[in-house]
Amino acid sequence: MTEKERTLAIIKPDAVKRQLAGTILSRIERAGFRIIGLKLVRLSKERAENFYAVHRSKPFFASLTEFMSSGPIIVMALQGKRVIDDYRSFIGSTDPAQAGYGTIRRDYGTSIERNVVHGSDSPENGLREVRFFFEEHECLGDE
Ligand code: IDP
Ligand code: MG
Repeated sequence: MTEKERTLAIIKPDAVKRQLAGTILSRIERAGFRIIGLKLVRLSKERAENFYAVHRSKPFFASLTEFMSSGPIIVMALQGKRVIDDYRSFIGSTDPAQAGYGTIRRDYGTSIERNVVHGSDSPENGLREVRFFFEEHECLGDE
């Protein structure tokens, strides 16, 4: 258990609205990621601001938090040995235009803001972000 990481994956409002959730979930499964928690939620503006608090001083903060609270999102906890880096490679760079071919953001993203998915950027943030959305009893154990 100790060396296993957790990442928070989000299917953002743009993707849910465009009915890409099933396709993206299917690609996550096919890529072999282990989903240990999953739910559909809608963030208030305030909760989106809390989630993205590290970006509070950025010029895109208001627009980002407006976007992230504009409709339902699907949040997932993924668990695995190198899941932080593996999942970030799978989704691609923040800007879809710069993301590698065959990545989720390259295939479906429409702008640097509307880049369809989120992934945590470090093991510490992975644990913190999973806890932001999930109680421990809402996640699968090691079975
Ligand atoms: P990441 O999601 O790849 O980790 P971050 O730099 O943490 O990228 O930014 C968080 C989110 O903020 C991005 O996924 C994207 O939706 C949005 N974002 C990042 N940079 C910009 C920008 O320059 N303009 C508009 N939105 C941005
Ligand atoms: Mg980030």
